[in-house]
Amino acid sequence: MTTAATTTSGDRLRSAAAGLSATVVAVGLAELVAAVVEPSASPFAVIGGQLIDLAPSWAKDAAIALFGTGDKIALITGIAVVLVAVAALAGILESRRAGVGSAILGALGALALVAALIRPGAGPFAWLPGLVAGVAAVVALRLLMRTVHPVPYLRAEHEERRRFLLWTTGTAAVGVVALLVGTAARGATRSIESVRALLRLPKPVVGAPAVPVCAELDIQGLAGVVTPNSAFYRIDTALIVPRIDPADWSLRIHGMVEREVVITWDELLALPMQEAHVTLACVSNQVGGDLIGNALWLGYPVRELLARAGVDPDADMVLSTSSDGFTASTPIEALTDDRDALLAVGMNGDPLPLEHGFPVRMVVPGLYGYVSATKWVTQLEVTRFDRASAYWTDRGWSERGPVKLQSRIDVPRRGTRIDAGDAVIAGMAWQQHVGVEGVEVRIDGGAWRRAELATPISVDTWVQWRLDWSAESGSHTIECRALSADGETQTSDPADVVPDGAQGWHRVEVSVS
Ligand SMILES: Nc1nc2c(c(=O)[nH]1)N[C@H]1C(S)=C(S)[C@@H](COP(=O)(O)O)O[C@H]1N2
Ligand SMILES: [Mo]
Repeated sequence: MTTAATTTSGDRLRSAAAGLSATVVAVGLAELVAAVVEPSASPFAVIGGQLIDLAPSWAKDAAIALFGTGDKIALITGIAVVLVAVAALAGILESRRAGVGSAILGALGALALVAALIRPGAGPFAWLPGLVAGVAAVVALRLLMRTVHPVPYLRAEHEERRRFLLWTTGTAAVGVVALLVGTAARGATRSIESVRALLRLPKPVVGAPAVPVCAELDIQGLAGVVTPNSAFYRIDTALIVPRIDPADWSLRIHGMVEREVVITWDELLALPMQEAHVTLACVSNQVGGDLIGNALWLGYPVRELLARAGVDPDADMVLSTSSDGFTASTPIEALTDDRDALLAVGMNGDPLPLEHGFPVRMVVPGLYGYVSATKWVTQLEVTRFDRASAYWTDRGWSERGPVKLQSRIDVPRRGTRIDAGDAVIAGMAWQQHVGVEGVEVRIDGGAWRRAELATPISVDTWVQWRLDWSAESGSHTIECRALSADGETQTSDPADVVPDGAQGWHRVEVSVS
């Protein structure tokens, strides 16, 4: 390849476009190949996954606080923006010195290749998408550069420009089409989704008590006492949802046990199942936040499986691991006491949705999700807190995470304007596995008034509450606090979500007219 003697700004623009076009075709082809051979080896997913695991915890905490369950879209957008910048730069550098830009793009492909290979559960073709990306980017860039710097005097200038435009847009179009086909293919090969759809879960041997009629206050704007699967918050580090065929799934219980136990899907389903409503909460839930939900879970007590393995009395923790490498450290007593920590297979009457841990996850009443609720769980290692640590503990969060006593105002919403006269204040309160005994509300710092509590489903679930209020015009501050069944009053002391959960009173300002 020849190197241009002079560079004009038009040259620079064309080179940047060539870099971009080469990158688009590389990404498109690689994502298409990934969709066919191994969806979770998608370069976007594996690089994003590495970024999630390597990111400093403040960045992750900020992402969850800022974007909530949209954190993954934010990350993918961020990667795309950086990629566009690098692609343009690679094009410009390549035009200055042949080989430099293609080396950069080739290195990106190599990065995707390595990231795919070191991911837990990497399949036999995990390296292929990265390789395709690297090779396609280098070849495309080198070819496109020829149209940026054509052999002089061969053609008229406008013809050269046409040729350049044709090749760059054509190449990029191939990439976009490949990307679309890949995405469609990923959707079409929903084999796991169809396996899930055809599954029939066994009936529980121990059914959950019916939801009490008075558990639901039926107030517009108040969260329902049972959260539908489609509305259930989702928090995890998985950019691509693990797709596990139940036929390939097994759980291995090992570590400080008398005998290792391996249980398959069929063996698990043959065991007597239990059903229970349990409210799951995220440690990243801010005061007043919505990273919390309540579902009816179907599963088998973890306690029974641990008993089968025979737990060493010196052990004090179970490190659960998911197929994608996430880990959680759960105190052993929370898995063996009477709270019925479940190895869950069903959620609200359906098999677990893929993004909520299909086929099997843990659900432990009273603990935040990050120390207990491992989705796509494949291993339980019986160990000790002084011997092993879990994913979020290594990133600055507390090694233990009991749920804190909390309450929240859902109605009226913050900043809303309501009419003077009869109004209703309503919300939710929870302290799983302890239970809520009451909720108090005060307006403008006045006297605390006892709210009416709905009938709780159980101590393991949140509970609705309401209070009638004759609202006078002006602006008002509403606050609430919960009282636990063991005599604790929710603290006013504010605390951030790090390291072990937010606390303080939820405060809502409304204007009445
Ligand atoms: N495999 C895996 N399991 C996981 C996580 C994860 O990142 N990976 N996140 C945990 C956290 S922090 C929470 S709050 C709950 C959320 O469960 P949900 O997404 O079903 O609501 O899952 C837990 N289980
Ligand atoms: Mo969480």
